[in-house]
Amino acid sequence: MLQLMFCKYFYLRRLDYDSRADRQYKFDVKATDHGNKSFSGQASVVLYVTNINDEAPVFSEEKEDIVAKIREDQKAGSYVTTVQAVDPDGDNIKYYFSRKWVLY
Ligand SMILES: [Ca+2]
Ligand SMILES: [Ca+2]
Repeated sequence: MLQLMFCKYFYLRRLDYDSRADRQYKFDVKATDHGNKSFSGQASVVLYVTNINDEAPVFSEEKEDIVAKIREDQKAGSYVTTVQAVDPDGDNIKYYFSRKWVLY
């Protein structure tokens, strides 16, 4: 019975760890019997939400392309630019170079 009430309640509201600072949802549950003389009880429920990886890393640059310039005679290993991404889930980020080459 209690489990059914959880489903009913949270079906309308998606649980979201990332947007809630307190990482929890609080609500009250009331149970009523169907006896000759009806009784009811009430409980407060605190639901602690755990994080899942449901957000993609986001680069700090707002543009789609990150543009950098480098002279053609720079030595291999020279600094080019810094790119940084953050992950809303707080996951560690690994950076890779793709094999996509664009010729102008
Ligand atoms: Ca993530
Ligand atoms: Ca998340």
